[in-house]
Amino acid sequence: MDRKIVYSGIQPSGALTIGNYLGALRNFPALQEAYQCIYCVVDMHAITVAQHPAQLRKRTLDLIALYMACGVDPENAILYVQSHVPEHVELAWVLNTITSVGQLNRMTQFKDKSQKQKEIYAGLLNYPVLMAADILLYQTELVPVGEDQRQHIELTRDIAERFNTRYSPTFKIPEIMAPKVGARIMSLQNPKAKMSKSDADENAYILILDEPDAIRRKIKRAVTDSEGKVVYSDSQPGVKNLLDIYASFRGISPEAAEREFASSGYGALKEGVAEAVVEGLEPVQTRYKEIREDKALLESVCKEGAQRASYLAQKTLRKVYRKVGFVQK
Ligand code: AQP
Repeated sequence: MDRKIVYSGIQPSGALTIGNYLGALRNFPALQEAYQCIYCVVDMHAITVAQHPAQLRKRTLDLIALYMACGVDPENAILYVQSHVPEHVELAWVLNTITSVGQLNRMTQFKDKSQKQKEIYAGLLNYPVLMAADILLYQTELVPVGEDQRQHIELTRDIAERFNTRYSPTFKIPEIMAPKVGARIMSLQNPKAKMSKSDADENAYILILDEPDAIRRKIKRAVTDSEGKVVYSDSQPGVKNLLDIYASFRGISPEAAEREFASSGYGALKEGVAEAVVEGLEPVQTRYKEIREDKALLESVCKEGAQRASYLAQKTLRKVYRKVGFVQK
């Protein structure tokens, strides 16, 4: 029997943070046996905000290497670069014709990101339509992503249902799969905002590839509060976030993490969190260094991945083109 499809993408819009790791990347390898996993470096999404071309090229290969360092096996999962499979954009165009601008304007990510732009370009508004195309192109059933992507997955479901109703059943309706712990890691400097790789303040995030000293320094500087008690509570968002990070890296519940530090001060909490992060990232960092040096391997993974992805994408796109009334080539 065919395995169900799992699909997820990550933007090469900066070096990846532990938010990207705990919310998404870390959870990918475990799904490979039971599902046909399709993991993508979504470079077309990345250019919805300005990127430096040489840096984008480098970060795209960095990210392929990071997927592999985290345990994604390109012999099993399909690992590829979005711009190598043009069917994504072709389907996105069709989906644009059944997506309301009002709904796109209400997307939280669009509202947040557009505030930071001098001029708002159409690509930023249409980002979720391309994301819907990424997912629907492969008849995806499950999308492992962090909580910040929930609204986009709901939009994807709406678009799929609209297409299926207007034409005839074509797309599977996908579901979000967010981790129980670590689905929303917050900024270390503003624990009310999510940790983001494109944050201007480098103390706000920890990168997967940060050196141990940088990790310790950033956690030491993390914003807490003046309560002085380690309690897992919304009224202490900085402490809550540190407990979430600790619990995710140690594979325990936030409540168990809270118990471990119940009689500690913030200094001891921060030291404990820093050690958990350093230890948790060390094997990934070691594997990454080996893989990243092998450029021929990375190029062949991209090539093979794009071929496998294209084969599946074309099947769906052919169906879609026929249903909307395009004449066959
Ligand atoms: N803070 C977070 N906590 C948990 N999960 C997170 N993700 C992102 N931030 C957190 C998850 O990481 C995956 C890849 O995200 P993306 O690169 O596609 O874009 P994003 O969600 O917009 O991530 P960033 O880091 O905030 O990137 P920029 O700054 O470029 O916009 C997704 O599964 C996401 O849920």
